[in-house]
Amino acid sequence: MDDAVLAVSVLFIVMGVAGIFIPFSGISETMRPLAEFSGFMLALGVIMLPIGLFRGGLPQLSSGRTYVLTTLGIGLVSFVLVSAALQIGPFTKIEEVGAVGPTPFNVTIVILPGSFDPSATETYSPASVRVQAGYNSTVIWVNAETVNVAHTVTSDQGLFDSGLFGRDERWVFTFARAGIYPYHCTPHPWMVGTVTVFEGPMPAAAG
Ligand SMILES: [Cu+2]
Repeated sequence: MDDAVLAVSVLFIVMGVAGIFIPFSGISETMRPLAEFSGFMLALGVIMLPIGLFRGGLPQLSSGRTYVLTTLGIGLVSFVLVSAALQIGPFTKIEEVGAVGPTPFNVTIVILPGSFDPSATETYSPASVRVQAGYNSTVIWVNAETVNVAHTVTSDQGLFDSGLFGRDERWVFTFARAGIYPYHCTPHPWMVGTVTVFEGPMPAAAG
């Protein structure tokens, strides 16, 4: 059965590397939340590998079990790579919620000074905004901290991520699709907000 251990460990290593490589190479952002899981798989595979190698000797390629596991592994890896390349399934591309250019109007959300404090009750201000896709769905987050603290605007669903931006810096994202987009700050998880995007006819200018 050690050849089976070897095959599974190789499978785990390949899946782990793919799961880490795909989100961080920019092919797809939506797999990013799975990166930790992929790291775990990779570590498990690395631990299992010597067990399969040294206790079972060289892998028995004639073994039916190894053949089945190898076929399954190749199939699974192919599925992951093909779906990533085609932007389908779990690999929905980030551009599906984001647009390239800014909209005629925009909305500004201020990250209030002191947001880094876990006891802060107001962080993103306003914490909840409603925008119309293509009209005012360009949202600007401004880091208004008075001390040099960096924040992020990170989608809870893995759809967008500003990365860290410091005091007096801003991050702009244009939403193109209707939906409810909860987000948080990676280093300060008590910082949460929601952007709700509507689609439909452009509203009349605000009076
Ligand atoms: Cu923060």
